[in-house]
Amino acid sequence: MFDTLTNRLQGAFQRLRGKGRLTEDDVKEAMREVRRALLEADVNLTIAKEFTERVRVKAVGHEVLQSLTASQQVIKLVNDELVELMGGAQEKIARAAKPPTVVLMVGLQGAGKTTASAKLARHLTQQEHRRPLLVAADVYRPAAIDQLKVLGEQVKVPVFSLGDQVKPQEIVRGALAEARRGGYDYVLVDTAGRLHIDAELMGELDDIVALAEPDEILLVVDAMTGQDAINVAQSFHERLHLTGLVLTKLDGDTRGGAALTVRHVTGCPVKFVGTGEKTDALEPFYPDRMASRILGMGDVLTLIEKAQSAIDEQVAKDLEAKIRRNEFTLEDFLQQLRQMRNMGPLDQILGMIPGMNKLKNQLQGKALDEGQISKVEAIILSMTKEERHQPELVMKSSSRRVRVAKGSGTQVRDVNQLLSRFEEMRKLLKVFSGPGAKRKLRGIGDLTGAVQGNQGGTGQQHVHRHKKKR
Ligand SMILES: Nc1nc2c(ncn2[C@@H]2O[C@H](COP(=O)(O)OP(=O)(O)OP(=O)(O)O)[C@@H](O)[C@H]2O)c(=O)[nH]1
Ligand SMILES: [Mg+2]
Repeated sequence: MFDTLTNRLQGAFQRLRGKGRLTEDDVKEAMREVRRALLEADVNLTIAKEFTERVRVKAVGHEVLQSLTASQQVIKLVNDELVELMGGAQEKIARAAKPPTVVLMVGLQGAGKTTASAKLARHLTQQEHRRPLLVAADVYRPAAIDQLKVLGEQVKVPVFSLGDQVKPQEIVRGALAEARRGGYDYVLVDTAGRLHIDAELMGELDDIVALAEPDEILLVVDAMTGQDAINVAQSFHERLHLTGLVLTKLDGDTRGGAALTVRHVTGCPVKFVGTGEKTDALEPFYPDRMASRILGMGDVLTLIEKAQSAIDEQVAKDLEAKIRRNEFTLEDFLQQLRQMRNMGPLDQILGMIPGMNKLKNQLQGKALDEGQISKVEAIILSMTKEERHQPELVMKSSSRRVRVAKGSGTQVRDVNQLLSRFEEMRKLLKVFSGPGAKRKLRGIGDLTGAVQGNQGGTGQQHVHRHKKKR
């Protein structure tokens, strides 16, 4: 869904990611990219401009730029703005106080009304445990009634039909009586495709609206038609006072513009989206979920929230200063580990970061677990304060190493491994006080390596290498 848009947006953020703090120019540049991505996705120019301007102002005005997670916060701002653009909260399908709830499905020919009617019937049955009745009110297109009957059978919802020799108004009247008699709580009326300028057919809808007083008038629009979909929605809304939209064919190579802006332009909420030809391919429209899908962020927002709650901003700042001065100690290391523990299993955290799946696979089974952290914790706590600040002391003295191993209930080689890993990491951190996502990544890798416990291999090699150097 919206692959091109997603790729473009990710590209815009990629450059920010490599940086620690951001300048106003960085943000401006990123917003130019975002704007281009939106335009390419068929979002109209005014909306795209206003959108990026809002994000820019927020980013510059909230001390975002100076924070340690500036790039992530900019992404979050874009996300929030997307959610807002798409209408904020999810809008549910109406439910009449006195059943049946009447839903009228309208739209252009071939938009997906009949399919959407059946999908909605299925949704109501399976997700909301309702009893819908489908109504075949398209008497114009040959085989329209049969099509609905076939779909009705698939979703196990009865279809009310009076054939194609009866006026749609009469069919709807009959269906309402049937629904009351049969105790149905939804009546879903599938109408024929029509243009909003077709006076006769629009008059027919007026009649149906007058007699059935529908609780929902849902316009079914084909998202693949981009800006046209928005124009159609606007015209139908002016003519009929729609209560909601169903955007279909989002699974195709739609550019996304319609989904992003139709709500903003028409003021009419998108209630469902169709994502395939099968009857189960209907989803309630959640602006927030759609936004993170568009950003291709997986669960990155959940991640940011987790990180924000787990990592104390001040602690992070202090730490950064220490790294810059090369004063990072085992105590700081321990604190880091504890913070990571607060965030949950490492491989799970990495899984939430886009593009990190590869690294995640490398770490499979190596996740920080409680036991491993506890072990490192025990080793560090068995050292004196002096030793924690100058790990070289332990490194150089085998009697100290034996003492620490004994004190922590571990093996001497565990102590060795931790120390050599820590040393590696410290070197790395020195480099990482400059920018560079890759280096940071290696940092994470080494962090886990440090708590590998007895798994041996690489840790030992590092020790040897150190010895040779000495
Ligand atoms: N890929 C995809 N195809 C869809 C979707 N919704 C509908 N279609 C297809 O679009 C075509 C038209 O769907 P219909 O439900 O018959 O459309 P309609 O609005 O009822 O058409 P008319 O009654 O002729 O006006 C069919 O081939 C559907 O399978 C969707 O969400 N994704
Ligand atoms: Mg149809």
